[in-house]
Amino acid sequence: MLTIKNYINGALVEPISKKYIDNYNPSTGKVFSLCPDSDEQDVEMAYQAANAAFEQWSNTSAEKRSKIMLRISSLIEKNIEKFAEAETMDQGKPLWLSRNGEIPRAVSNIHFFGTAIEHFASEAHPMGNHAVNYTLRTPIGVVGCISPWNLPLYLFTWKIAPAIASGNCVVAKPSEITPYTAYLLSEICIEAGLPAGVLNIVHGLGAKVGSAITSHVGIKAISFTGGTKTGAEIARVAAPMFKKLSLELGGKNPNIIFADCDFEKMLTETLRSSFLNQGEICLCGSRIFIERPIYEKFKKAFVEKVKVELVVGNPMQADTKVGSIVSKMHFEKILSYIELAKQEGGSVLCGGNAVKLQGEFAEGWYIAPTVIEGLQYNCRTNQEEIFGPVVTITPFDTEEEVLHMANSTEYGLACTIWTENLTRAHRMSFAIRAGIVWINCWLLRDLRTPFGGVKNSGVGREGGWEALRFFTEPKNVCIKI
Ligand code: TXE
Repeated sequence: MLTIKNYINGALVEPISKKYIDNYNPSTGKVFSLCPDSDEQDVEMAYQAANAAFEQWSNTSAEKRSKIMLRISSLIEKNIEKFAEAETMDQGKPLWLSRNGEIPRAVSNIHFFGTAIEHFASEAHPMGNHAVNYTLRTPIGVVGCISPWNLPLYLFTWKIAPAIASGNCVVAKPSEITPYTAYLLSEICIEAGLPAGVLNIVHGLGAKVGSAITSHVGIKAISFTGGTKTGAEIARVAAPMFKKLSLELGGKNPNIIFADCDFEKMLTETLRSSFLNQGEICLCGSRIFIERPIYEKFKKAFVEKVKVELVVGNPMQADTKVGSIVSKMHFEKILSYIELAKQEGGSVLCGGNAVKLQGEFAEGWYIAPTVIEGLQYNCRTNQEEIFGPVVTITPFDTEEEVLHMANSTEYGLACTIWTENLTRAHRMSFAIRAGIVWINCWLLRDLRTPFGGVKNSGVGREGGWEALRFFTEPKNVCIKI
């Protein structure tokens, strides 16, 4: 049985309590590893290591920090198969997605910030010829990074990379449901020669380890990705301590399809934006709005494509398009929302059920990709985040009507718009309340761009200079000439 360890002060160590949590392989429903059940003592040990390492790491040149980060990035790349298999075993996503999406993006995250830090600069403000201001950007100190289970290494590195690149030391906690690839990353950090204490990974439960990080007086900033409810809890604890907060939370994203769209391109991309990673991406377009003239054509073509192309199966198999749901609890949550949709008057056009595989996968957690129509835009199914392979389809007649429906939820993370009318694309992008708008594409990502949402989808932005600014403090110095 694989026993995962914490990574503290440059070493792989057991939790002080010696207690462990069962970690499941969702494709079989069986325990395959043990995750440390750490507590505040382990967080304190990690904090002390980070604090001790900060002086040296923050004074290490950006060039040297960059070199070590690029070594970590290339070592992950060299071990991509091992990381991909681990990610799939832990999260349930298809192996091809781990190999071609998840792990390469983690490699890019570390490479991107490992190079960005060499170009990160700040500004000066001359006051005529009698004074000059310059802005110093210095690292914060010890920061906390807490990440979710849907894109485990991808979102974990998306936080720790800018944090360490900008000279901070980190106490990090991946989700207790998907700890495996963060553990493999620890081994790579040791091999790459990352100085002890720069990155510390404490595995365990959110309510124990996560909250110990959030409430630790020495940890001055928290970068969190996860559910909106948890984000609110973190803010409740951290705000009175005046910590910097970056909160990337839930989404209930509209996918707006106009009759003048490029139908075939839209259809192919909408299959992805609806069900990639079993729909367990907060950027997925779970509410599909179709302009009435093509509603029936879309419904027929989309349902057909879902039934024919989206094979549900063992995620290690090459032809699997929809893998297993990450946990029994989440599996049951998604099925309960499908029941709710029926109670709210929805008609299930395809899917709507758990899928029972054979043999060693019989106990795994699988749900058929589900398309539901006939619901009110403001019913619970269309307002609450399901975070699974479930989408609703709704016709609309005017831009005003679809904007009202699209903007009606408490979330505002992302939106996809399909139209060949350029003026309309800009008009809609201005009117949509979201942090990210994709036009005639989905999940096309440039790491330099600001990433995040509005309303209950979060606070602050990640990505590019936004991330490096979050993890540094600006100081203005004004000199009289
Ligand atoms: O979140 P949870 P989940 C959202 C996505 C979905 C959720 C899925 O929309 O709603 O995240 O992740 C730790 N104090 N996004 O269910 O439970 C917990 O252990 C401190 C949005 O895992 O919030 C885990 O490590 N930490 C995002 C992490 O928080 C606590 C992209 C997340 O767990 C804690 C991905 C506490 N009290 C998912 N309780 C985006 N917008 O980019 C739990 N945790």
